[in-house]
Amino acid sequence: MSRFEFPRGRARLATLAIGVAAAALSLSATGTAFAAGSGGVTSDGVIYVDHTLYRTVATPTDLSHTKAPAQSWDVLYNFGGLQKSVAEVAPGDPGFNGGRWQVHAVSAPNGYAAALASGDLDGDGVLDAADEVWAALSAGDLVDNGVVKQFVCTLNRVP
Ligand SMILES: [Ca+2]
Repeated sequence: MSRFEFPRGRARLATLAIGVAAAALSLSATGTAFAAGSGGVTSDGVIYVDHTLYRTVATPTDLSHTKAPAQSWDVLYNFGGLQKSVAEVAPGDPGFNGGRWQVHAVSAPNGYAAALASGDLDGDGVLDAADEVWAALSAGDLVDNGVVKQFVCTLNRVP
């Protein structure tokens, strides 16, 4: 038995602790990104789908910890306060998954004006449809930072 065994064991424990702390940090960052006021889904949340405003209905049910396959979700792009969120589909659209949303956080590395310049296809001053988001993403003026939340929530068209 070597006298170095104990220090090596401690080093391994420290590495594990750092990993756990990093995971906790990343979880809390996710929660903050989705908090009210960040352009996410709140009780008075309003979301663009295909140039139309929709309102979230009822309290979103957090399903972040389920292991549902990716194809059973519809993508919702959260702009972290830059503008209202944009969803791929609305109730009644082909492929609508019943309001099962997978939230992707997007950011504008070159500034929001650059994202608008490459994505605002109809020139109304906002990215208000999935094809506009995709245009800005493919231009590199929006970056998809990945899934930050999954939940179930119905959308109603804003009258
Ligand atoms: Ca637009």
